[in-house]
Amino acid sequence: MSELVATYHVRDEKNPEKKAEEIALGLTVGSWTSLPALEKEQLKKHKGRVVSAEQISENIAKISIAYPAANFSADLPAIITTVFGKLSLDGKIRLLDLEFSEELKSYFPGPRLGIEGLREKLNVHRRPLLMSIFKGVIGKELDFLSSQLKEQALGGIDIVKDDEILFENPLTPSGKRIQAGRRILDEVFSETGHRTLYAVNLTGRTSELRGKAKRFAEAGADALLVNVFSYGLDVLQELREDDNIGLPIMAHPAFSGAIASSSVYGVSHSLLLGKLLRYAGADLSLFPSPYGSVALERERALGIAKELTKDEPYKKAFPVPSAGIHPGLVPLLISDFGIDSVINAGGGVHGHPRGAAAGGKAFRQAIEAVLAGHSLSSSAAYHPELQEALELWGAPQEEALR
Ligand code: 1AE
Repeated sequence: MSELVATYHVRDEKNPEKKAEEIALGLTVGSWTSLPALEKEQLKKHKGRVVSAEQISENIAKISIAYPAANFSADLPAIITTVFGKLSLDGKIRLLDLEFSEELKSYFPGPRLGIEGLREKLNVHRRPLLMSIFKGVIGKELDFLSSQLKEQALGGIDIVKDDEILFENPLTPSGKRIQAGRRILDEVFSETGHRTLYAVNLTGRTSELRGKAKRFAEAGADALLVNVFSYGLDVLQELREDDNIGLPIMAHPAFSGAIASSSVYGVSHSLLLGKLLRYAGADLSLFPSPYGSVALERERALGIAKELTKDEPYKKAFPVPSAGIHPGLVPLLISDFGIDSVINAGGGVHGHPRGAAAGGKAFRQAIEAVLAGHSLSSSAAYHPELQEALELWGAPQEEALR
């Protein structure tokens, strides 16, 4: 019989074994010992099972429960409601992980392109990708966005994404952004040979999203940015599975902090921003890096990256540690996340003293230096853009940040 195993941390629980039994029964068949033998026989295949229950510190117990696959349909809304529906409201409990059976995994698509597919599309194979974000574009005309885009592409950026807070608006509607973006990026490609992809923010009511995404693909968008946690993971899966859309999907972590940030309640970062995003079809997952402006604990950030890239029957997804990233952090980013990651910066590109093209170049120079085994300061002697970036933002040493 196939099962889904959920692991939780429960705090301040005097009797973890009893709590585990209550969960295993309460979230499946309800009661057991009082049932007549015939009913027990009928319900046996639906009964939850305690896998383990142990006290791991003075006030934390770790509990694992196996839920029979016979109890839920093979979709994330049913799975999440089964393992952490009412239970998420029941005291100091946090969902750490879900172990899907191989059979259950087969119902989920994983990324459409994944790391390898995106690398093929960009023809970039042996370095981290570099991404930047439109900044300060709300209330501005299309010309402003267009010149920002051109600067970023000329700076050697691989992917430019919309800001997640840029919604449909009369000045820069998505259709016009895609049209202008396609023209500019094709021009830069024919002038320089550098290919930059544009990820457009897919926004609006849920019922509109598939139709809009299809129109985006037809109009020449390269990728979709989706605020997955404002919509729900199943919406991501629907978008991923639609072959008429066929675009890679970048998952923004907006709102995920409300679900994952507490160490007492909610869902672990590795499960939410790692495993579940990958299973549902994200090609890239953004999350706060351990050392930027919205820092996430290093172990949590590494836990997300591990889930996105470990062996699974799906393509690997790109980890995108973000927020407050500048060229001085590149050695740390590559040391922690490796080359199969995306270095992503908004302010760290646009805030360069000589603008976004110089900002992009400074990042590319920092990446090249690290991969060649050189220090940033020695490379900066030959690269004025990197030199200026280091003067502005510095280059924190590992020890200072860990
Ligand atoms: C964790 C998401 C980061 C993000 O969306 C964003 O806009 C970052 O901008 P900067 O690099 O901090 O300016």
